[in-house]
Amino acid sequence: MLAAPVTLWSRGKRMSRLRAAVPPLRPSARVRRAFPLVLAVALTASLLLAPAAFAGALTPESGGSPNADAIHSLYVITLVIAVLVFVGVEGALFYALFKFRARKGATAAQIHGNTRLEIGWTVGAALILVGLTIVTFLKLGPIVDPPNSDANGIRGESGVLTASTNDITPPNGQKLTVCVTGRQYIWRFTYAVDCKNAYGQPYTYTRMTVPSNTTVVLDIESTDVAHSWWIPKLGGKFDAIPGSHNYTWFKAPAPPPGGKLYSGQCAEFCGRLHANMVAQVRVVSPAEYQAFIANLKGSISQANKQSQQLRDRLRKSGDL
Ligand SMILES: [Cu+2]
Repeated sequence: MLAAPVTLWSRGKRMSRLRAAVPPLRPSARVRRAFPLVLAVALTASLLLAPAAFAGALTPESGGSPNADAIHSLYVITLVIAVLVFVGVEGALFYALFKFRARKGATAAQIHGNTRLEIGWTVGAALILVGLTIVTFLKLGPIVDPPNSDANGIRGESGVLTASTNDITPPNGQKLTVCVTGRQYIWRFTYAVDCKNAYGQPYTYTRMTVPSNTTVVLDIESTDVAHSWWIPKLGGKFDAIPGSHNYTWFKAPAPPPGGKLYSGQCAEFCGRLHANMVAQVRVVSPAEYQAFIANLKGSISQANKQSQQLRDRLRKSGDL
């Protein structure tokens, strides 16, 4: 038997019957009312679950270096003043809104400015800015200029401290330099005295190891695109730019036994795998640092020897 031909009319009739049988999927009034609340909770939860993105909930992270601590205290001073100004201005605004709100029968007074008040808040705002500028300049020194290493840091006679003048240097000229090289998508750390001449010096990837109580100067550059060096607890961000050297420093306090890890991440979107470009700074005692460098040099020279032997063997057999 042949099926009856489906005409436009019969299809339309069938659809309307179907529509009557299945109620439309519209959110109930309760769901619609709860939606903004659910959205707000989801947004708050997503922010709370990403504490690393904050690098400190309200204020920048600190505690790993004097410059990070100075950045933190400058931020707190500015934040407190900003909160006081905000509360004062908004308080006055809401007070005026309620006190002078429209009432039946009341006629609004027509006011054309108040010279004393206007001069007052202009001078007041200027004084706040001048105060903030003075505090900022006072704090800039400890943020930008590296101090001397502590007495229990690495000593000059160990041969790892230098007094090169091509970058930032503590007053006594003694510092430990680490060359930081960013490249898609990994950080390389070369433990060298002169980063422009660092070939053959010991190096590590992703994790830098440094001695505590020692002023460490970082010589930062990139071999491909712009990256940004950032370990929040050790100070501010510093750009890693191809063809250019950027300098910053930190001086970490004595770690607990076994060392202390400070984590960070490239802070400049540098490509597809930017999120994988993490970095760690491991702070150990000066003695442990010496042992680490000696061990690193030993394993690198052993690996070089082995690859030389392999090359010699391949050359002899005619495969190279
Ligand atoms: Cu990056």
